[in-house]
Amino acid sequence: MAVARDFRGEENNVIAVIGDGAMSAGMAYEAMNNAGSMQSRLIVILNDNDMSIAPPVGAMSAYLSKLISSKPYRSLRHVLADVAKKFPRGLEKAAHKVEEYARGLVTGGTLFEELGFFYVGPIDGHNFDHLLPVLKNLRDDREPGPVLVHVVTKKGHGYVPAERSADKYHGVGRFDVVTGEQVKVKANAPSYTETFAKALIQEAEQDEKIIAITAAMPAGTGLDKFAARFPDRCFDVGIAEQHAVTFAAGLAAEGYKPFCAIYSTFLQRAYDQLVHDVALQGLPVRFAMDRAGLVGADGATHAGAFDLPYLLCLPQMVVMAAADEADLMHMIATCAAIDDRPSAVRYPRGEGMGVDMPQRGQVLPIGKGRILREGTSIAILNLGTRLKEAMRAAEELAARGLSTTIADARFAKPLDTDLIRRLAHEHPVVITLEEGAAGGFAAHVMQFMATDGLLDNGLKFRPMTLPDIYIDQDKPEVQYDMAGLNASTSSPRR
Ligand SMILES: Cc1ncc(C[n+]2csc(CCOP(=O)(O)OP(=O)(O)O)c2C)c(N)n1
Repeated sequence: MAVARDFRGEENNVIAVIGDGAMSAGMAYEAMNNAGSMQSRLIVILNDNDMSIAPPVGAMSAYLSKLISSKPYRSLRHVLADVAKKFPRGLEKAAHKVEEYARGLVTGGTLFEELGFFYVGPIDGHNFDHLLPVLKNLRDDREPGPVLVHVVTKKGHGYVPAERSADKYHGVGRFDVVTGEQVKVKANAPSYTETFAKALIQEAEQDEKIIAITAAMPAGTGLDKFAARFPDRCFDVGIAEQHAVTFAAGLAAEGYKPFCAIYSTFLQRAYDQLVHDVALQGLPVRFAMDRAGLVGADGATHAGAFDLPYLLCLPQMVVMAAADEADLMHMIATCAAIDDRPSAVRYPRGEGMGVDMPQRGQVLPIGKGRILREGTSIAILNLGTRLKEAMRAAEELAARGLSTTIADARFAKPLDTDLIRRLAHEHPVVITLEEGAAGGFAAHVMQFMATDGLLDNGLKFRPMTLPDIYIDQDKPEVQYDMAGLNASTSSPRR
């Protein structure tokens, strides 16, 4: 945006605001490396509240803390003097450049200065008497080059309940403003996240090679529980999914059994690492993809819509989708057992179906689905958590005289080709059902059917996937209605 402004010869300010947690992501350095070598005016405000969602991790976080303690809040006079030095007018410029250089040598310079930024701060971000004059100065000056304003804030500042539990208030649902208590709907079943944590802990108790990795989401993925049980075998790498995946690849190459617990949507940014560093090497990294499918209040950015399309095209990958929480336990056990190639399991946000739970996960036969209901007219081949809706649909169809087979594929890769052949031979209609974008499970089933000749004799095949739109945050049942993935849907948007 700053470069575009320069091309247009305009004078507006371009301001990027970044959190200290987000500073752990590689892209921040890629951008600073680029901006620091340019003379384009850019203002970066580092909002340093010493919190990610969880407490921040890593050397950068430690560095920022050190910076704050070694350079206590600058007085307004000092900060403005710094700013004035950076933005000298006219002929004074050359002299000031020398002075600035000397100053850099004296202070040793911050990392940001070494990268070519002019560093201002740290400033108390809650003291507007200090913050505003600095921002006004930066706004009005027209000197080229990037500036980083290091602003120190407190997460939840001004609202005591949020200050006390900054992690729980990172994102909120409904809460009582007076007491700060968040409204929690009583769970009827363990959540998929809890089930994953429980299953992984059980596996890790049996196998000391199992390692867990999160990218700044210990509570969101359930790995906080794993870390409490096995502190030395759990790694929070910060908001650095790309590194998380290649770090896991290194561990797998050395004979360990890494589980990368990354939300489906966040794994997208580690795709090249997934392809080149894991899949192409045939390394047994396990991916636990929480928040697969629609995510209700978390909205379109957090929806896990694309993991099936982006994983199923990779040779050798094993991809599973849990239809309920018991299956998730089995799938984690299965991932732990798959030692010769990468594997992934997807499961949704929220609570499970309330099914009976096994004591322990059992290793599933690879690439084998299951039949839950036998019929003759229609076959629904389900993948993942719409299974319950498929069962409901079967009831509704039965009431209309159509007998329906319900199969649950469990594996999107490798496909259960025997099961698909059987469904195709024994029914005039086959429907696939998945909570993912087009190009995923249905596409692969269809490709198999076409190449196997199963579509040649008039079989009607209908894929049910997420529609080709981004679905905004809403109640889950409304989202499923929009997607056309409820048993009976009033207005599917396709
Ligand atoms: C790629 C990616 N990974 C993880 C997350 C989840 N996440 C959302 S906000 C957040 C913490 C951000 O911390 P920070 O940048 O310090 O901002 P703050 O909320 O403290 O202002 C995390 C880990 C995400 N949104 N995107």
